[in-house]
Amino acid sequence: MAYFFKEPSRTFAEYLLVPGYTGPEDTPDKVSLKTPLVKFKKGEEPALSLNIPLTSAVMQAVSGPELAVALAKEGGVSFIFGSQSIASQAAMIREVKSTKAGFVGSDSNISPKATLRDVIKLRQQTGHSTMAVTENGQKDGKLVGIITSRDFRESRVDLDNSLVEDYMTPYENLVVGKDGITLSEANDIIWDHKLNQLPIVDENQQLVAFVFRKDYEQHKEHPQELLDSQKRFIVGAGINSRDYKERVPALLEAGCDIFVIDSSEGYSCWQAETIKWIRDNYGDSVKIGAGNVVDGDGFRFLAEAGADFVKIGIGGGSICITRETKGIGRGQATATIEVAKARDEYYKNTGVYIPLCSDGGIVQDYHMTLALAFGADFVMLGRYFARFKEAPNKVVTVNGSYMKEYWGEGSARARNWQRYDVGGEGKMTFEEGVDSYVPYAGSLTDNVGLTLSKIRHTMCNCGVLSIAQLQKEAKVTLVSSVSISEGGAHDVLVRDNNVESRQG
Ligand code: MZP
Repeated sequence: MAYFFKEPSRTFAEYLLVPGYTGPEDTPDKVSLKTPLVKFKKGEEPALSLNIPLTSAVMQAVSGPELAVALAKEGGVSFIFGSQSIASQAAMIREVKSTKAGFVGSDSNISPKATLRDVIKLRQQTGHSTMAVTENGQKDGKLVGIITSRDFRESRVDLDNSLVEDYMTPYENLVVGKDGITLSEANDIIWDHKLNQLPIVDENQQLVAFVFRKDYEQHKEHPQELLDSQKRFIVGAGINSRDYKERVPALLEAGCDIFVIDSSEGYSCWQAETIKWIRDNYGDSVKIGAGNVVDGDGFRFLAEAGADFVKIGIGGGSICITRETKGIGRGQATATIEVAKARDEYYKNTGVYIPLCSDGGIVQDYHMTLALAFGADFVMLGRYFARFKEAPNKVVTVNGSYMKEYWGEGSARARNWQRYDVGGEGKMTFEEGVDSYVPYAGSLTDNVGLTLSKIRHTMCNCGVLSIAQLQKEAKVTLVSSVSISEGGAHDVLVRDNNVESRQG
């Protein structure tokens, strides 16, 4: 007879946290959200940690280089999507790794023979008023000067017949930094010479990057940024269990810090083979997460196979129809609780702590706090990040509202059959995801800041200052369907301020 689990499987929306004692020390500024990203032995430190418990989903609509940099600035990690060619995924990883914190690749470049009209056009396109003048007009050309909007008065010059070279500050009058200097050295030069920006050049006078005075302030505003030993942003990549022998070396070469096997179902011989190949070829130096699983059996299998972290979740993603299509999955809350039980037991027996990632099905910000309380060390989010400016998906208007496109990896649009591969023919047989829109929500920094503030406040209500403490001390209650309606505004007529202000 089939095995029947005793309890129904539940979602995060069915639970609430019950406050613990809040003491004078329990203030949001004292909460640490630092959390392990890879496994470690009792008493040791993990080789990689996150400064905030957020990672972005391995999805075409979510994790591109721009989002990866924005998230790493906040202290989290993106896993660049693997449903693309090895070369283009490696190029994305390279782009993140070459964006040194505080060193910005120049996106406004012009040739000395261009006209001032071209300068104005470029300024309109990029929104930047400082331009590098390079011999070939490209970002990595030989630097011959800088032109800014303060170098000419638009109303007083013949824009079409005036050349950049006659108005720019020429190279010999520029203060420049040599490639290889540290950010703090670059900032010292900026302050000593009262500059707004410092071009960084190599030994051939080729432009490498800019350091801007305003970014110095910004850098101070991102104290949690996640950097490697060379002060480059940390970035991950999704791989599959088909072409890993070619993909992994290419992504490592590009500078990738960590991998995850991106699969809708990870309790499989293919995942064990992939991890084994990595261990045989790179030992423990290359970090790899695996998943997704939803019970203790799946967790133990991947733990024994050597996974550095394990990802939880089948069928809970906002764009996912796996449960409807195949009848496979488990409520995300129950899956997280059960896998965390197995992980804690494994830790007790072996002294090896394997971090858990709760992936998919997060709708409200408080669901993240619940996932952490249930034993996850970090969460992976698709819909949440797809709404932000930095995600690689397009902004469109739908019925007069700004939306962003968001499509599942199992949709016909992504055609990521490797994610759903169970051996056999290498092709997509049926869809397990949908193509959708999510409301455009602006910048990642603003939104993540608000979300983290909520998590910190909730942790203070629970009387805890770290994720490990939350996992040990949280008190959790199930809620009845009736008490769920009590949780929102009820029995009042909510005022619509927009209507009232229109009426004056
Ligand atoms: P969500 O944050 O949008 O709820 O869920 C994102 C997660 O859904 C991803 O990290 C991935 O595990 C899963 N996913 C991605 N594509 C599909 C699909 O097409 C999917 N079915 O389920």
